[in-house]
Amino acid sequence: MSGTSKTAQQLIDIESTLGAHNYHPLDVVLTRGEGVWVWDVDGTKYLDCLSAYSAVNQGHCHPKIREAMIEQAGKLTLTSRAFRNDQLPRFYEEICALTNSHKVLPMNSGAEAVETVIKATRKWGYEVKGVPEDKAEIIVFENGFHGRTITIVGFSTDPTARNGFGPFTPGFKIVPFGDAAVVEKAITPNTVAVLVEPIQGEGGVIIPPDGYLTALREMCTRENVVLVLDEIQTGLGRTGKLFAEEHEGIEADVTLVGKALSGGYYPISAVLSNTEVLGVLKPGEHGSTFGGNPLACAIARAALKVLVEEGMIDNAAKQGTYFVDGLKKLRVNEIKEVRGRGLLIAVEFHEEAGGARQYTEALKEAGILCKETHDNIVRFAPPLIITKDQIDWALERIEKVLRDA
Ligand code: IF1
Repeated sequence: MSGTSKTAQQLIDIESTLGAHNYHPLDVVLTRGEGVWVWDVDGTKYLDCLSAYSAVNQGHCHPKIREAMIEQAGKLTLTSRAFRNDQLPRFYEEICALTNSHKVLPMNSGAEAVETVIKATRKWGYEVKGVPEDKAEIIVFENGFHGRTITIVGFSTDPTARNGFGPFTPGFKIVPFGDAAVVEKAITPNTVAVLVEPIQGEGGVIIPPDGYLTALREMCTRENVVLVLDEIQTGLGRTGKLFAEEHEGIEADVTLVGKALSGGYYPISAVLSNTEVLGVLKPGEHGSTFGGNPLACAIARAALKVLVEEGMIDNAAKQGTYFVDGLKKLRVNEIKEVRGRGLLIAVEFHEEAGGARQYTEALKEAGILCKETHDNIVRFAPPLIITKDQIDWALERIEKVLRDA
């Protein structure tokens, strides 16, 4: 069911007049998506190299996830958690088996999962670790991104994300990313958790030095601090493993997931934890109207199933390596660095190149949709189902665009 026919510009004008301007999107008005491809209202086809910031890892409108959504939508969509439903326990069973977790707390957005783990680790600190009331400290990192709530932007170092929104929530220590010794020094007897992205996505695909996550794991174990990995963007196959932590063979105490947990069909996130941390939450202490609803759970079950059964994780590893190698071979002087893990890839340009937005605009004209981040970086994060031929198609156009720019 589409609305009355309107041109792209008419739709853009309506959005600009009636919508808050909290985004500066590319002027492309999409109307259909299938796999790695999306189409605009004029019928132009694009390769999606953003995947809705890794929420569409399984590809647009995956048929099996859609089937699960339609079937559940015809049966039961929302009961509230005042009653039980037959999808939530099955979702728990399947995600715990897949991720080796002992307890799950389902929420809706990634930011809600982050807020949940802040509450749970603080309470764990007071009740289990013995931190004095209201003295809990959580170590977070410069250049990190964890969502847009007041508490979360309060520990952001991005002025655009935090300016004008104070006052902020206390209890966070911000340290540089990538240097384990600094974290060691920041830990005090009141530290309850370290909250970190294994790779900083919005930060520009910042991959920490080898051994960094292992060092964090060891010091958190030694100091009785909860290691929380925010895998909302890096998780569910994006870096070529189910979770990015696997590249270092470590296991977080708590892992946050969201985005691709529904394959882009529905907001669902989850806090995956060992029993001790989530076990501190008692009835009535936390929740959300839609958290753990049967429709979300049915969709997430299908999204996880196709992710694993259709080999998307291994494909992300294989095609990611191919995509990075192809980008590294480009002879474009403006490129400062190409970096990536799996299909989480960034091309950083020299300052003098004049900013990354010019490239995302030009790439759009060439049929590739991607997003700039932090002025000089273009992120390439296509759905994990992308093929070698489709990457060749993209590389050919990327090279032409970067050379002509
Ligand atoms: C926007 C950024 C990415 C996330 C990590 C938690 C959340 C996110 C590692 C919160 C969300 C989204 C938010 C979205 C754009 C996108 C984004 F550019 F904002 F920073 F991916 F890098 N942890 N990231 O990446 O999850 O509440 O959004 O479900 O704000 O425009 P959410």
